[in-house]
Amino acid sequence: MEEKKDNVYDSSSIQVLEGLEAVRKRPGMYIGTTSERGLHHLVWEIVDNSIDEALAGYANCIDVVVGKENTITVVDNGRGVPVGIHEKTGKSTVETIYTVLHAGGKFGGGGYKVSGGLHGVGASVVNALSEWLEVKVYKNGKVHYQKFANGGHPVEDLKIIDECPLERTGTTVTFKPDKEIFTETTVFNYETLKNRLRELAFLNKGLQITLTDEREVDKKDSFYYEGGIVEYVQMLNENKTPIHETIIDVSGEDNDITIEVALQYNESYNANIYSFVNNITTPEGGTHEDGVRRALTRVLNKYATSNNILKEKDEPLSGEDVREGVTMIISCKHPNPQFEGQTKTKLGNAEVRSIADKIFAESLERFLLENPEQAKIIIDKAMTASRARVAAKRARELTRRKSDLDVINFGGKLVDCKDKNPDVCEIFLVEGDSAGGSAIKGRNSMTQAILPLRGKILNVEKARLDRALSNEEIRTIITAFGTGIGEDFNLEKLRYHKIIIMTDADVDGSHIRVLLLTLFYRFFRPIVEAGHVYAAQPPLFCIKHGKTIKYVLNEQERDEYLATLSPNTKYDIMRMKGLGEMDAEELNETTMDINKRILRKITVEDTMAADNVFAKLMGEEVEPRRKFIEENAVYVENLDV
Ligand code: 28F
Repeated sequence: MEEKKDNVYDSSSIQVLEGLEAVRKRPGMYIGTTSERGLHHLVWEIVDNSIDEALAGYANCIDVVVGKENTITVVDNGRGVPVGIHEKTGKSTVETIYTVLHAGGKFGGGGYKVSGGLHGVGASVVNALSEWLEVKVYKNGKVHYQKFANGGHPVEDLKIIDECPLERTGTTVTFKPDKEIFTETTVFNYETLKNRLRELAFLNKGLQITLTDEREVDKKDSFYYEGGIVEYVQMLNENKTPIHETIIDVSGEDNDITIEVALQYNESYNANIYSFVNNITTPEGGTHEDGVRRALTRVLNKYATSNNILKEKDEPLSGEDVREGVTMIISCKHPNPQFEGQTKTKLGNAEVRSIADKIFAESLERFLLENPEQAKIIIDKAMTASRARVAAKRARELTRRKSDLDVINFGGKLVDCKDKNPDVCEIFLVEGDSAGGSAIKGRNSMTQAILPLRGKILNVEKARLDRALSNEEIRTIITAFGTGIGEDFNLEKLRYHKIIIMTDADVDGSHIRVLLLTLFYRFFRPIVEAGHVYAAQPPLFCIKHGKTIKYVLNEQERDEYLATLSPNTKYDIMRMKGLGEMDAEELNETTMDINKRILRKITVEDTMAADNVFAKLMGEEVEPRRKFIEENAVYVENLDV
């Protein structure tokens, strides 16, 4: 610990010590976790301060650099942190912001501090969790500098280290995360940084953001979108086929709250709506999204009725009908957002609902009146969706579980387990009859149900629910799960808390797995998000030495295991056959026995990215698929075509 010069700890320096110590003792309280996610949160804390300077209208350029030693440097061309003495602490404002918790506060007048959830804990948290952090302030033709170390303590007072052109103003911060805190990893992920910085550029039109990775040669991206969220929708729709020309662009302000919306329909059957408050993603939605959704349904119904497209006898268009195929970004700026929900990412401010509704409804009505041909396309799509929804309702009847018997009699597909407690029950979706047969023999019949998949699962990326329900394999799966599907989906009714996809490691197996994941992602997403879906990992090799039999997943595990054997162990290696050739005992031993098997949990980590991948892999457009395969072929290990 640095000895204070005058060896006197006044109250403010004790407050500083306690604050920084508190952060280091319980970092999770301030940044959520100290995993890779928490590591990247440090970057967002610093970047948010630059974004706030941009929102205040003083910065229009932010550079982020990943250094060779996994340091992060953030540069903005704002006014530069004030270099005077902070009236409350008697220290420089720089030192105050970086050593006193939550000292960042709102900058200048009203403005929108990016805050809420884990956001806005302040730059002092980053300082406390860094091996070192340095600040440079370019202001009044001088370069002011201060370094902090050992968890945020000032190495010395703020001092002038250089001159700079008078017109050069801004703040630069460099920090190195403390590996004692981030024990899992201190390596920054370029894609993670790139995706969020690109999103911030979309959300803050006219702001240029660059990302440079000094750990590699010539690795740099630059983002600048004059069109803001309109360009965001354009990018999200590039792998889809828009069905009308204009990206509808809405923006309005009321009572210091701004609402921006951009939307365009594509020919897919899925709704991709992403909402934000003060640049923070709100995956749980909230009052901004509720207002826009309510207005969309009301305005499209009103237009369809008044133009006699929707007849008296027709059922009104539902929210789901009018959202089918829409790509929409909703961005709300609010001076005092209240966040709710499980992960504090749902906007709770009640007044926003009517403001969002009013601003969006007025703009959408005007767009429909001024663009009757595009309006008709949009309404027709909703009408078709409505008819399909009604059809699906009828088809869904087929999948309702009346009794356990009907599924077994229902083409004799599902071999159910005896136990009825979902917490302990598992269902294996097994590719092919022979593996299905071995699985039935090898399973634990109390808790393990087997559903052999004979035919190919329909690719539902390109199908509405009514079409998906026309596929017998899919109907059987829906019936077996017990949750129902679409409007009457109920996660509580899930009969198995582990759904295990068991397909071969070959191309066919992978194709069936992707088709199943497409089905789950499109029509059973809550099951995936709740963490019930797994992929079985059949071993690739079997290593025998003496009485020991060791199954390993892949080449890497094989080599690691062999390295543990003493040099004189002669041993045998056998490349495992496919699931289909394994006998019941081997299948159980290697892939089903809950004490021996290895399952990979399927998570929908980033729905936007997942949606993009599914659209590329399974969608209509051939070009994006070819490009995706070309770019990713290099990562494929054992492709046995
Ligand atoms: C790389 C990270 O932190 N940029 C920042 C400013 C500008 C001001 C400011 C920041 C006033 C008293 C709170 C300047 N001039 N980039 C950054 N740019 N903080 S942080 O003021 C601090 C507030 O304490 C600033 C006039 N008003 C505000």
